[in-house]
Amino acid sequence: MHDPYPSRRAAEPELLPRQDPVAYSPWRSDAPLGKEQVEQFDREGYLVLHDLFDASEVDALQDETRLLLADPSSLDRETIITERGSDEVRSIFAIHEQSHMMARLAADERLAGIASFLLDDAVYIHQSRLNYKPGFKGKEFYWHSDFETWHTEDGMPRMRALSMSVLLAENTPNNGPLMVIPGSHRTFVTCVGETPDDHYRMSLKKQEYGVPDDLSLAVLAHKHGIVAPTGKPGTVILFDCNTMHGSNGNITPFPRANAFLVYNAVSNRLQKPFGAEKPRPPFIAARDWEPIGPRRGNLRREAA
Ligand SMILES: O=C(O)CCC(=O)C(=O)O
Repeated sequence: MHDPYPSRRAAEPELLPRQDPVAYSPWRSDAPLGKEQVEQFDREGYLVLHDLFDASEVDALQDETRLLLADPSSLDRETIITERGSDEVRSIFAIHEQSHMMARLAADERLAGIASFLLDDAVYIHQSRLNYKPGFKGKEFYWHSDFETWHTEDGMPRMRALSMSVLLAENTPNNGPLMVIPGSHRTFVTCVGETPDDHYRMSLKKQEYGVPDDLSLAVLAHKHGIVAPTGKPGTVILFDCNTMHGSNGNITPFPRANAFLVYNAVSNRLQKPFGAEKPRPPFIAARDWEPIGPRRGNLRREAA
């Protein structure tokens, strides 16, 4: 079968044109986003949504984040990823399976409804995680396209997925906010280097395979520029699965915490990995495509 997005196979990287739509639904008057927002997502591959949640909901999400971080013993150990060289929590995976509040957040109409509209399908959670970047110790996430990994290592067939990063602490220009290359989602950068066995065990701390080469990154960054959206807790940064993104380490005393929810179209559910022997475990790449949400109402009340 022809693979339109081959990666980690050839000796040299290539820049290939995207073969899939970005916003799958045309805008309509009852859409959960404005026409300009849909156009921006389509054109730039990302969108920032402000004030989706009220203050009590943001408080509840922050309380839950503190609980998750304060008592990791209640969590499945495998889902906790620590920073290189320290015991600081870097990420907690499968948060929607380990916390009622995060499950409710993932199903919320304000997120799942938008994802379902943009992907024009029922959606399920392919991956969820809390990315915590502790003050002083939080390390970078190097540049990557999520789709490259999800296709190669998980078996996601097409570009019909998107991520929502829900800011749970203020993201400032200084504490390692997400950076994106707007417009990069229209180019698939193939990566070089065969995937090692159980690659995820190291890549979740520091990714070295499935990252683009310097020249391809420079080409994209010179062509499109780089933006680093910031915002107060509750802000949501939504981005396409092939948008090139990353973030710097946090050498400030101000922790940065974001919930990261990945919605995949049910019709785009996983197959066999396109470039690895064994798929990654379900806590990183779900193989249960039960559609999620959309649930209405106040997050705090509903999750109680
Ligand atoms: O949290 C960040 O800054 C980036 C996270 C990221 O790229 C990822 O989880 O794939």
